[in-house]
Amino acid sequence: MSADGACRSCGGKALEVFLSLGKMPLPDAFLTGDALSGPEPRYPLDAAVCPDCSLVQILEEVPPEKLFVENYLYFSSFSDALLGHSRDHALGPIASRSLGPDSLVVEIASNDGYLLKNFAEAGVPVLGIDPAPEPARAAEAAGVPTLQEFFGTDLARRLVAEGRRADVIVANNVMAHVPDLNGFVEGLAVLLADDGLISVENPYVRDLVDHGEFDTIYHEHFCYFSCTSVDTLVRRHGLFLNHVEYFPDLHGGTLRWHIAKREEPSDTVRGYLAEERRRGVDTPAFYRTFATRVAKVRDDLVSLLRELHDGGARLAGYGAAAKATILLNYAGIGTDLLDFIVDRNVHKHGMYMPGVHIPITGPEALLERSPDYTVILAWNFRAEIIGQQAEYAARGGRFVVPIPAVEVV
Ligand code: DWN
Ligand code: ZN
Repeated sequence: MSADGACRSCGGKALEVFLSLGKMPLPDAFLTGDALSGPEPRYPLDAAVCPDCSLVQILEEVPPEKLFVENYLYFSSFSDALLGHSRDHALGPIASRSLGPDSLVVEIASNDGYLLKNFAEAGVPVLGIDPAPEPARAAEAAGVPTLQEFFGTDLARRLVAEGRRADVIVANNVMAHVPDLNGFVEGLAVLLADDGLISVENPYVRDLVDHGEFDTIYHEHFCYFSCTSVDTLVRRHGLFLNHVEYFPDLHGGTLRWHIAKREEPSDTVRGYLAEERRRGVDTPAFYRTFATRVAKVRDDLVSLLRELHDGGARLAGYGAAAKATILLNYAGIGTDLLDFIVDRNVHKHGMYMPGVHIPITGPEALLERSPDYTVILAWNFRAEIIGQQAEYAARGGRFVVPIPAVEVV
């Protein structure tokens, strides 16, 4: 919802709230030891759907600087699965659009260069745009030129005035992260070459609801997309949704939307739009039972962990993820239940989880301190993490996976 209470896409004023998660700390606002006793802002977190254009969005608008500049230690390269996915993502358009030294590929939210480096290695000129200082520095070091700015219509116009138009624009996990959605999409239209391709990836709201992925609802994510809401949104800016690809194992179910300036819809995208109509994904009714199911996941998880803990088991967590902040704070799971959380991202080591203040350390702690059970908070990387922790499992360690349903592995 924008500042005036209207839908971020169509401006409609009839948003219907379907989930309230209470007042939450910012998902990536990890704390140093010194900051533990200091002030820690919390913001209401309510999810709503627009009955006019079907866009799902949160009501609260936290300034992006607070979200993606001051407190942002997310580095895409700490997941091998994501790196593999991103390499395939680059190789596709390089071949299908015969990109070469005269082309330009722009990525918005290019982070540490995890994707653009694949284009650069193939001799295709690239430009990254990302406001987060640490990841942007890492990208430059990896040979990916990066503008440390937020993307919007103004920046697009400035680049065009400098004679730059993009043959391919990649925007992964960013269209959901911008408060000014229409300004962002207008910027895409301005920067794109007439026969260019916009490739947008975001988690699929249908799967968020079907799998109970409530912990992916947080203040960094202003919007949650379906094919219907993307189709309506891009048409408003002279763009067309022409194709869609589905990645069921990425971030709990992700869609990649192919968007361009000429309308050539594939049977695939027509199929998704029809399926969404058939299931009512474009109507408030689809979201009305979600809150009850979320509460059940919370209660199942808390009662299991309490039972294990009271039975003498020592518990830990894997994945100091943004989604973990929401799950732990919503369920009230703190240092009374989890002794520590491990994560491969060295920038998070020695820090504490927002709100619940559970200490974060490296994955080697699982073998050193041998907790009996480890809760996989980064459940979207379940297979990769369990595979990686084979030695821990061989020594008797067990895993608890909270989403889509609480499970002991
Ligand atoms: O939208 C967003 C998504 C794409 O990424 C951002 N707003 C923030 C971030 O969300 P997240 O932190 O919930 O994302 P991840 O990618 O699920 O985080 C996983 C965490 O787990 C990272 O801190 C890295 C860590 N990890 C690890 O320690 N070992 C991940 C893998 C795969 C591993 O093997
Ligand atoms: Zn709307």
